[in-house]
Amino acid sequence: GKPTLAVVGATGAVGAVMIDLLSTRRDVYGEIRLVSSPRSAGRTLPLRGADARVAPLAPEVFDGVDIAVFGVPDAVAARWVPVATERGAVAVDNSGAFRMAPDVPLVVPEVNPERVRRRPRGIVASPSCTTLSLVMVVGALHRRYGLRELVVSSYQAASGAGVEGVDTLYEQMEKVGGDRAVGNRAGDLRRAVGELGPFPAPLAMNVVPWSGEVRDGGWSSEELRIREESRKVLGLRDLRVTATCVRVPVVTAHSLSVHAVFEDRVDQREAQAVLAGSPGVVLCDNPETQEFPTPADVVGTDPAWVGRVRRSLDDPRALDLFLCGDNLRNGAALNTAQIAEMVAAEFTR
Ligand code: 2RA
Repeated sequence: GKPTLAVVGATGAVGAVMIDLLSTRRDVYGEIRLVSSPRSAGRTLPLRGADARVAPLAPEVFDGVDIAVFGVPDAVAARWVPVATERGAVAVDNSGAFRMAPDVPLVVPEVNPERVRRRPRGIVASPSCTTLSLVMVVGALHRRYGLRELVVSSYQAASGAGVEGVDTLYEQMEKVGGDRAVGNRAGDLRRAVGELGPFPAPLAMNVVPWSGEVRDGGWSSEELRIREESRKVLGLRDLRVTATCVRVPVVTAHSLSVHAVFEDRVDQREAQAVLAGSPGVVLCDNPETQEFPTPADVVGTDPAWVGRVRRSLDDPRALDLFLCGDNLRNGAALNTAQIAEMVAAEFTR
């Protein structure tokens, strides 16, 4: 029969999009249980046209569950994913807790769908939002030209830092949005915005070259994630990857500028055609008419959007491009939902 699904982290930023997807995509599940931390449990959320009550996270909520999707912080996933799998569920985890474990597949259905079935621990991981939109786009080009190296800069939205990130950005914008006394002297903005929330500097009217935790050599955990996760999803152990992660005052939808070096010579028109024909990718690329993806235009949509595709002026084997993807949807909930649907298909065959 149809599998029972648990959505853990139902009240979080990714959870909200997951519930929307579950109500609008093809319905492949029997019972669906919404689960959250005891702090936000008890709420009712609209699910598949009815009201569903959110249960507090406890071992018993996984009894009888076939598939459990997790949209929770790393520490919560590290503790609770094994509880779900011990009770017989297949876990699809969107956190960073298991992504790099050698016995956990890291899956993007458009790139490496075959990996879903090889899951010795009963866990399938979904990449970080920044990596996801990136590999969907460069994965398509890799199949044609053979990827060698990536140099990327991210422009990450506030919602990557969860509900707290979104609240912080709105609160800061309310404080300084119309204030013409702010923006011309160093330190003014910092004094005016109030709470910094999860960000190390004011985010409203600013850009912040940081996302994640500090690691050796001055790298951020997010930058290292892009490198490790892209290598794993693309199956390119030695791929050269350099990332600089930057937070920008956008509510939702991450962007990346990408310099990609290939084995073969590239052609701009052909690369555009490859991207236009790739599942889950939309080419939006016409400088003459000022058409390119922006976060404001792609938020709330499913695909990864790519534009500004150019052949490098100094390297006939390199392409430069710009891409955007809704970090909660394209970068998280949709990928998790697609993986869960692949697992669900095993039950209903
Ligand atoms: C961020 N990529 O945007 C992270 C969330 N996983 O902060």
